[in-house]
Amino acid sequence: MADIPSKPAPGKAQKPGNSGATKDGAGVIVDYLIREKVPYVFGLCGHGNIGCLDALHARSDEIKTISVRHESMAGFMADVYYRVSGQPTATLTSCGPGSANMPIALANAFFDSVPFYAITGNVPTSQFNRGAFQETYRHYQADFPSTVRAYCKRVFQPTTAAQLPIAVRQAWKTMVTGRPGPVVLDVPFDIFNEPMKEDTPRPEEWSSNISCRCGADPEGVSKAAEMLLQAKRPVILVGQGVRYGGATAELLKLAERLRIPVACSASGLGAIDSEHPLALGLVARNGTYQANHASRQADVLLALGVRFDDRTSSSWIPGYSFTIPPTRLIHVDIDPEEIGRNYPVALGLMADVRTFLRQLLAELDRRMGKGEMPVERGPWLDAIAGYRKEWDDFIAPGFKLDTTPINPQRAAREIDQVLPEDAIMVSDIGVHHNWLNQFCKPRRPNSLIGSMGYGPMGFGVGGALGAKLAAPHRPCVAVVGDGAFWMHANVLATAYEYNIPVVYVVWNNYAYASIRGLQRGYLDGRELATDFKDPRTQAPYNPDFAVLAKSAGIEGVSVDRAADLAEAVKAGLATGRPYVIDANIGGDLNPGGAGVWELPGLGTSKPAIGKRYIPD
Ligand SMILES: Cc1ncc(C[n+]2csc(CCOP(=O)(O)OP(=O)(O)O)c2C)c(N)n1
Ligand SMILES: [Mg+2]
Repeated sequence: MADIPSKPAPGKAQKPGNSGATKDGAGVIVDYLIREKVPYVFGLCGHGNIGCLDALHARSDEIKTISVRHESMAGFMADVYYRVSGQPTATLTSCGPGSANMPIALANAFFDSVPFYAITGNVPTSQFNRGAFQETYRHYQADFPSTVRAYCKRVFQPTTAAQLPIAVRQAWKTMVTGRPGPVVLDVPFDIFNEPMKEDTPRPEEWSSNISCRCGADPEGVSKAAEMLLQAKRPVILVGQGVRYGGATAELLKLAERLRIPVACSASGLGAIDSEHPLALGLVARNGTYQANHASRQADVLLALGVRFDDRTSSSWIPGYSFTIPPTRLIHVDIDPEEIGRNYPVALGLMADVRTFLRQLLAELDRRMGKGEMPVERGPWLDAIAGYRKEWDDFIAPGFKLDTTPINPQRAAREIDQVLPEDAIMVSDIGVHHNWLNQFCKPRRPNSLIGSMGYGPMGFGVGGALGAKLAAPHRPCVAVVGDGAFWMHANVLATAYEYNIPVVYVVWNNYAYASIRGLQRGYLDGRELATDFKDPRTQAPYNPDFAVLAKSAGIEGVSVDRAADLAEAVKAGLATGRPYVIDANIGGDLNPGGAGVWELPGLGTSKPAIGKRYIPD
């Protein structure tokens, strides 16, 4: 950059932050990250963060820096690293535009309650409000915090040396306590370089000994036990809180002890092994018949760590996903803001889901030890077995189709079935995500990963790299739309440079197909700006993704038959290197389910199976 000297001034290379004895601001930040066991910082350079890069350079044996080709990819990598490992990591971006590429990833993490620590550079404090290069100054000095405030848990902007260590530890604590979420530590240029009098804060004093596993009010636990024991048609609905709250073992115990079927929001899939007899699968607009039809008839619904968003809830239209009331809802969440947001509650309990489940199991032990027994579940479970059969018959033909382009239902199943049980599949956003949610059968809480709150294209493209770094020994496949992959094909360089062996399946339907589907479904087929066509021939157009991969030094293949797709995934995993499969998959179909979705003013879709449930 023109205003930065190309060579450091004499003596600059011996900055205190790098020599170890006395630290500068960046040295404290990096030291703190190491103390919090952060293995990776994902980032992209700029003049605003070279001070911090220098501190990372000094400690590169203890913390690894991964340089990406677009900042949002750094955010998605940090996000999914956490979803797989439970360990938060950090990102590092420069002042101005570098950090302005971060909000999409921050928002995604925020709305899916995923923590990561975003360090953003800013202009020197001495230049605040002077309109220095890349300063956001027109409304307020060094105002990057305003641009991300709505998209993270909190922004910290230390402007003196004394404030820095405090902000460093407070930001971490805010990130991991209560409902987790990303935080931003916005650091002016000079603060990175400022000598620090204080030592680095110690996590044992400020974060690692804080427990947020709060229990529910004991009277509430007793009431929940009573409601569940007396229910004739109970359903447990699980969301992300169960998966990332580490409550899957307790969930299974509860479901089996009371023989209660378990439905999942898309973010909850995998909280219970999909092959378990009590697992109903996805409840949503495109949910399975057994999940939706059981959930909407439930007399008691125990919702654990779920948000009841519109796609899960069939746009809150009663009788498709849920019928609350008359269903009596027990809603448990660490964040009381989610309780009573969309549905009236018979019993709302603010609690950590795992602690609540342990309390509930103890209460059931006590009651059942005294002879109290649940209502006979046979008729309810028999009815559900019937719904399951109807669903299985409904979807069976799709699995047999052997077409080119590949039938999307078949594609989802082929990819899912060829993966070993411990594989991680990261989905991007689009119609492929809906197919995957409907037809994949995750067996572990962190084996099918998608974004449900913010839904940014590129989440899976970048996120898959984070997944693989988090679990190097687990096979990792990214299933991503052709739109999103082309938007973020920059990941090929990162995968190559760091040899991150992710298999990319580019779900190539030559369109922004999910949106084109809406034009077809809600706008009488008036299509504009949703498909990719050669302007001369009108034939479907896209780059050849296999060749694109090869140009980046990565093996790439093209497939257009279902059986070849499974083989290609297997072959890609076997290489132990990054791999790209350009899969020609049909884009004209949408996954029909037992629920609906309303676009207000434009109409409501029709369920593909069953009909609206109207209680007597
Ligand atoms: C960054 C971003 N831009 C736009 C959208 C709106 N959007 C949602 S899905 C979608 C289409 C995605 O196309 P593709 O990646 O090819 O996936 P497909 O739906 O075809 O499976 C778009 C444009 C979005 N979610 N994120
Ligand atoms: Mg597409």
